[in-house]
Amino acid sequence: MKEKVLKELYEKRGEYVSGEDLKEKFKVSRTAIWKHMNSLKKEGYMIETTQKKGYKLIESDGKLIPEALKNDLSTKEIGSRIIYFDTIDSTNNYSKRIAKDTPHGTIIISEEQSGGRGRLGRNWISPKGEGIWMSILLKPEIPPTEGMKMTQIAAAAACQAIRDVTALEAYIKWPNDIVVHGKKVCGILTEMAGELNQIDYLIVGIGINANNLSFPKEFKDVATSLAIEKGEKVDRKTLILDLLSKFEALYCHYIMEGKLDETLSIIRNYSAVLGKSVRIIKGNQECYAIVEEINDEGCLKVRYEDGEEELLISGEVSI
Ligand code: BT5
Repeated sequence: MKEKVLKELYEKRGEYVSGEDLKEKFKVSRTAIWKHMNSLKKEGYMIETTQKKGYKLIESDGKLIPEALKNDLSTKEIGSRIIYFDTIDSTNNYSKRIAKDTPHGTIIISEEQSGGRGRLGRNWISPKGEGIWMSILLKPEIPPTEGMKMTQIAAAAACQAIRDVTALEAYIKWPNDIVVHGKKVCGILTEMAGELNQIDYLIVGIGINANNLSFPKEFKDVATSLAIEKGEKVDRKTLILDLLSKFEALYCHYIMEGKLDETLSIIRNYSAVLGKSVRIIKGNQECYAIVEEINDEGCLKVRYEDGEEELLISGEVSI
């Protein structure tokens, strides 16, 4: 109900909507409307209230409006349901908790994550209102071995969307980072549950530093945001819409037609590591190699200093 009230205010933004009209439209009491308004105000929406005229949304800038997002989405499956939080531990954790009874294509977005996660138990800092902290819940009929391709599809969609929306020169640092001017603006965490030969569900977590203006000291050299690199704020809604429509196109191309060619072309064209000398971290070990190829499965073919070749399925690569 609160989301519906917000949608109504959003659609008439700049104008007053009377409590009486809302009461009639949603068949609830004026007290209930008043309570929803207070709760929206507490979440940070700026709503002007006058006794005579009613309610007016004065500022939606900086806050995502899930109903407005849904209205403008051009996708068929991805985003058919949107779950939105002001704050949550991690959108990936939440997705796992609800995965069994939640349909394929559901998106979970939060303004803030109190326990955002990277790979291997690492932290992902997710300050309120500054980035896009989002998970996509997928239920494809594919074996677990194909799961890593979802990271590649998400990386391709995110990189292309960042380029198209911001005009920044974003590159993919295989397998799951998007970098601008050598610093990370986006990370992807794909997790799955299932049996040996069939996935139950897959969660693609995408974190994009959209409008962060600063980072904790320990991340300053490795992290940046789109706003810092561009010198102006980025509209998160536009970026989410573009990313989801690109993700759906690449995902369906792969799931329905078995084709990964468009994804491969993006991850090869905008690779930050292809043809470069890189440092590969394997557990406690570090070695140097040249990246020779991203093969048709999205794996990284590298040649070590001693001439030996290896095909990497996942891992940690530094430039
Ligand atoms: C990742 O891990 O890059 C995956 C990040 C996925 C985040 C999304 S947000 C929505 C969803 N819900 C979650 O809980 N997670 C996903 P990894 O490659 O392991 O990189 C983690 C490392 O990046 C950390 O150890 C830090 O060094 C650095 N880092 C942490 N927060 C960062 C940020 N906001 N921007 C750039 N780098 C960051």
